[in-house]
Amino acid sequence: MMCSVSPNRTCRYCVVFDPLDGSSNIDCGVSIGTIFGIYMVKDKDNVSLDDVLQPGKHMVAAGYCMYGSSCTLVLSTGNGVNGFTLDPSLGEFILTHPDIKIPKRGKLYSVNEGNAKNWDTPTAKFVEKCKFPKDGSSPKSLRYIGSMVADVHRTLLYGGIFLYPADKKSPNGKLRVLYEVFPMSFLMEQAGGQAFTGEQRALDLVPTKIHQRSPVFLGSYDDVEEIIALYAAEEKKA
Ligand code: P6P
Repeated sequence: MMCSVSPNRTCRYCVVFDPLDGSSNIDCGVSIGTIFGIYMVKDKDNVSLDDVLQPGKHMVAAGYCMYGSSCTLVLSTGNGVNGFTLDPSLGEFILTHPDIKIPKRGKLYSVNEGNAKNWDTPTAKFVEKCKFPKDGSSPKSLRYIGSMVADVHRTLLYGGIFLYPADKKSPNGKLRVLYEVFPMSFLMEQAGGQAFTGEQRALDLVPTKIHQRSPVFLGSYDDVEEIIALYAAEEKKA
């Protein structure tokens, strides 16, 4: 989804957003949310589609609002990440999570294991390592809600890694670059984590279509480093 700008209006920013991500989960009460990213337009008197076909690293702000047991707004304008919780009695958002930093490594991994038979080798090896670590460390626990905002919010607060990889069925993965991958990757980097597409830093990707999809691995810096190393090793074999 992206905002439509009437041609005769000048504006300085344009917004890309997913108004209700995870909406298939509404009937069962799972947390859902709105995800958004904001770009500065290149020429305020000549706004075009090109203004949103910019790499994620050009976003000036990004965030999400999660509708669950509470209404939580997580926002970054490029100087760290802050979390706000709606106080219905006041009708105001209160700063409840100042300067969020994601743990450098986590104990959780978050992926739809139902797609395992279609995964590529690096993804399969990474998940195998999460479940059967060979270095004597404890296995990671699997947490997967199937609503990106909820899975990413938990990853941001508790650490670990969220992955929606490419597979044989979906060679570009499922998640949309502009209004799922970029905003969440922006937040992860601002919180000290990182985000990877399987080929490059997620925020370096230059989109060519507004509904383009990309694989994504995002979360704790050290956990994402492991998947980056596995893809690099696979690249060497090729
Ligand atoms: P799957 C919801 O439909 C969504 O776009 C994201 O919120 C979520 O992470 C993903 O799809 C879940 O996809 O294939 O695991 O059901």
